Amino acid sequence: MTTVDAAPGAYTFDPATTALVIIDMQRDFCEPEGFGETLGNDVSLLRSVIPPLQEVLATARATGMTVIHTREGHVPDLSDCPPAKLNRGEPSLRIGDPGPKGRILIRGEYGHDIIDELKPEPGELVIDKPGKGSFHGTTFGAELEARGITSLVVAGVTTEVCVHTTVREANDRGYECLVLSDCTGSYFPEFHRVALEMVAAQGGIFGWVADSTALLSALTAQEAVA
Ligand code: C5J
Repeated sequence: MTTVDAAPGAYTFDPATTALVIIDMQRDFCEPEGFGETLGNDVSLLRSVIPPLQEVLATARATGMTVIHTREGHVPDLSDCPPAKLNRGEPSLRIGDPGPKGRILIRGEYGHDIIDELKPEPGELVIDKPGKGSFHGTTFGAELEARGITSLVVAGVTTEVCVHTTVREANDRGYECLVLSDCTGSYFPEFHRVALEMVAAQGGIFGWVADSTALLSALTAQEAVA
């Protein structure tokens, strides 16, 4: 077992039954001219998570941990996109509209795919999800069960939306979740801060929070002993 110095207390996990889950590090959210920027957001706030997350990803791969990536998006005919999601707000571009990186949040389009810096390796699972949570409308839960996964180390964007929804869904299903504070990001720094506080509040009502340094030093110490 490996122990990470976390809030609200130590997070103990077995890397063999733990998955690193990287949520929605897609061009549409993280790159200039993607969907996120067309909504008026500053994507540099999300891009700051890339360097620490690259380090965590490299270490997870080197230690043989399961790595799972998710992508938020829809089938081309939008049949899996409820009107409540499609029609909300007054964006300059809606889901499915043609944008500079292809149709916004549509599977198979350039903008929908994961950024080059965190590109999945062959054999790593990529879960396409129509919603904010990773369990809704996907095979994520079945894939975790098939692999005997009981703990999730969660990173990606955005902290208060898809990361939070996934952690809440996972917590209700009995998974022990560690959220990496510097490997998650939001267009709204205040939402990021409060979302992390919410995870660890009340004795860890949704899980645990630590930064990547704490996780990496725990994994490195475990490697040294092994
Ligand atoms: C959003 C996400 N924010 N991946 N998606 O719409 O958090």
